[in-house]
Amino acid sequence: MSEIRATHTLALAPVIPPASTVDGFVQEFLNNLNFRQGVALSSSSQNDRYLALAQTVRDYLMARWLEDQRAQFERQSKGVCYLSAEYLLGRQLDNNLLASDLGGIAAEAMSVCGIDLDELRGLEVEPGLGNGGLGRLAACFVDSLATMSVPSIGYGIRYEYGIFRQTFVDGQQAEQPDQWLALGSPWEFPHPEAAQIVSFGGHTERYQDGDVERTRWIPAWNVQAVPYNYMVPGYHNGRVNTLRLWSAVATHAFDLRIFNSGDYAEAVRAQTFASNISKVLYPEDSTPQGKELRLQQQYFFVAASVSDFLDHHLADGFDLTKLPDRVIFQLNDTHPVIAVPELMRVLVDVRGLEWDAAWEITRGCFAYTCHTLLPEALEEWSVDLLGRLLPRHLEIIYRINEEFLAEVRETYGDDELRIRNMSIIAEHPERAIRMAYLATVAGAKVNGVAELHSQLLRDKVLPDFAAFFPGKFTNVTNGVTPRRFLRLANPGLSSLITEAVGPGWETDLDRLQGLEAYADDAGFRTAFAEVKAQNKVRLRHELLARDGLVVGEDHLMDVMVKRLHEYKRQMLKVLHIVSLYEGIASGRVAAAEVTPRTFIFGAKAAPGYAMAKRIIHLINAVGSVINDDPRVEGRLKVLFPPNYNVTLAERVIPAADLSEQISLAGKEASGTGNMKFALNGALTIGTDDGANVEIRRLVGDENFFLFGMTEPEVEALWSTGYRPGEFYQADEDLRRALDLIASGAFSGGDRSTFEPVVSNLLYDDRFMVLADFAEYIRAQREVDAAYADQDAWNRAAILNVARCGFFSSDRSMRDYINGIWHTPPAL
Ligand code: B1N
Repeated sequence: MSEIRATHTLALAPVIPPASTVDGFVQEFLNNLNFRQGVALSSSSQNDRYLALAQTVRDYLMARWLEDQRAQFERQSKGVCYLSAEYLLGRQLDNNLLASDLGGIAAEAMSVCGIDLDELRGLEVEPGLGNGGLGRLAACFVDSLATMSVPSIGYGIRYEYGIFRQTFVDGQQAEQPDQWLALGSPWEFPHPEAAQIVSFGGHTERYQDGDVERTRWIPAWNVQAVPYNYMVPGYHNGRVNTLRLWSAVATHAFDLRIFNSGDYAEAVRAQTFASNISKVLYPEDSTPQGKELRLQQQYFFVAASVSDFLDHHLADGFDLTKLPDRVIFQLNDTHPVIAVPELMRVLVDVRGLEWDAAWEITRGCFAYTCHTLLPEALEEWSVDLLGRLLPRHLEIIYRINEEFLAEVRETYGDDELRIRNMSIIAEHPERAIRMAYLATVAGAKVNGVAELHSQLLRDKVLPDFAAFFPGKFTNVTNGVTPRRFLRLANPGLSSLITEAVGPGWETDLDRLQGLEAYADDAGFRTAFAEVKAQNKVRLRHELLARDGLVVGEDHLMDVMVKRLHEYKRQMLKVLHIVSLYEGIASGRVAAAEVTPRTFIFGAKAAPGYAMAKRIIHLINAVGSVINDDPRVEGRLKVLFPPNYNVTLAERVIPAADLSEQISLAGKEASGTGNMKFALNGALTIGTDDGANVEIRRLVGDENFFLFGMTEPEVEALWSTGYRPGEFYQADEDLRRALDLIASGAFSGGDRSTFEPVVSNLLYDDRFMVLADFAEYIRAQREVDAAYADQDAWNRAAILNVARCGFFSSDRSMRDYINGIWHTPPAL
């Protein structure tokens, strides 16, 4: 009896965090170093120290985390399950120190131990479990949800290898495996006991259950999904949410019978096969590859997540018809859409609900975010593949489609063309499931990620669905977390902001409006310019140490960082640079007359994207010629640090003067880098595309360098037949720049190296680089003129910061909460 009481009391005992003092921190740190790393301070490696430091920070967050998990379960209030195949988290140590307000104590504690905190910071390998904007957006969203105390879980995949590490060999991209787990992973908590079984393959069969006929799925093989939990601390609010990433492990780890017979390789085959599922992130951005392993990954993580939620987060005896009042599964693009038939399968086949009741529930539990406009990026899965891998899900999709098309017929009659256009099943070139259509039919809401994108989604990509489901389509403009991308990345500007508008802007970014008045304050402008200059120095040191690259002193910092994709038009930037260089090299322009600029590129290309890789090669080639040509007098520098990632972004963005957002209008769904730059006081040169539209509207035309065709102009030029050669013929600057590339000037005289790039622009140019060239050059001249008046430039930069509070991901979350999720904060 007393024993029972004792356990009971213990179960209720509060988890006590270490004391929030330097001493408390030192003690906890040494404990971790000694008892977990198993080393003495005197003999510890830097990696030991980093791991012990991370464990110490965790220990401070632990009590809150456990409490929040308990409270979320007890409350049973409606929450969000964010389903995303990618989370591009960035480094954790600094973020978690900031959120828990332990930065000062940790720094002192480390110095007491004779350790340089900055050095330990530098050791962390960021978890690169995403490609670009889409994955980083998911990371910003979970940060905001925690900061806003919204009940939520992020679900995803714990890839053993994240986005590849990029190196350059003779200027060409080479991919190295990203071994982010190699030196230990102090931020994760594995829970093998909570593993889920995920099945694949096999067939289905009907059977009688009393007087109802039911279906069951007899799968052929399965894997275990082992969850790893990550803490997602809110900023200064004591909340810690959970990110749960799944790792695949074989169910029958080892076939001992085979092993004993001597065939070791065969015995481990099952193991390696299953663990392949979470082995590696597909490095495609904006264009998915229809590979079987990718569909396995998608089903793997959503099946595990849906079961995890239903099994472990609902109170005993929960009435499943109430599920839409309890949870919303937000689909981050189409990657998790197979969750729709999975929930149907669980409700109907496993939990025994009627089809109609199950469909009613399912339709209330999902919402879908689309992140693209490129038709080739809309995922489709061949019926053949899907039927082999998930036979029951294919049946369910067929039935959803049948019933949906019956409704369409009720509205429109036998309009066969419309029916074919709206069918979830495409018939050509092969029978395939259109995942965006499935998501749209099932989702309670469908949203685009910027105003223009949402409008084009309605009008151009899914017009029949927008007409059929009035009210279903909506917009939520993306946002970025001000904690990481302003407070952490730009401490200088952060202090200046706090001095001006007071504390609290980190969680209420509209307060940046208070800076507006300071734009006219000469003292403030000087201080602002000083911060920018310091950030440039910081970047200079970083690039020198990291890559041996030399940033020009007192240069305009002109930055284009994003995935390499033709639609983003890095080529337009290259042509501008080559054009400036050609002017100097030909003697037509004196170097002294050129505004000193350092051009910084950061971009990874999908390994299979040949044109993108050629463009990377070209940028590096142009850089090595220009940087070494004495005629340039060091006034132009082209730097391309390899392996652009979140960590590098945090250094580059605060140092930028000019943000390049130059995609062809109508192609970039939103962009989020554009927001980070503006918030850090860079001016944007950009097209009327994605969120640029909203940035320009907010900061004002006079504080933004707009150029290029609008989306309707792009459409009009296409429909009349676009002939890039005509633009080449008509523009002398363009001709000189392209001819210089074609001449082999950047390839040691070899004209063939970059011939494909040149021909592509002259004869195809899908993204209309040549059509926008003249306008781009015109806008760049305006940049030069504006930069010549530093005081006016700084004023405009300050106004950019002051007017971009809207782009906080907290505001995005509010829009999702009010318009889609209806999940109030649990305060
Ligand atoms: O999502 C970002 C947007 O800001 C960008 O404009 C948009 O390009 C990006 C398949 C994608 N769209 N689609 C993807 C990523 C990986 C993949 O395998 C598609 N990424 C975007 C956030 O809304």
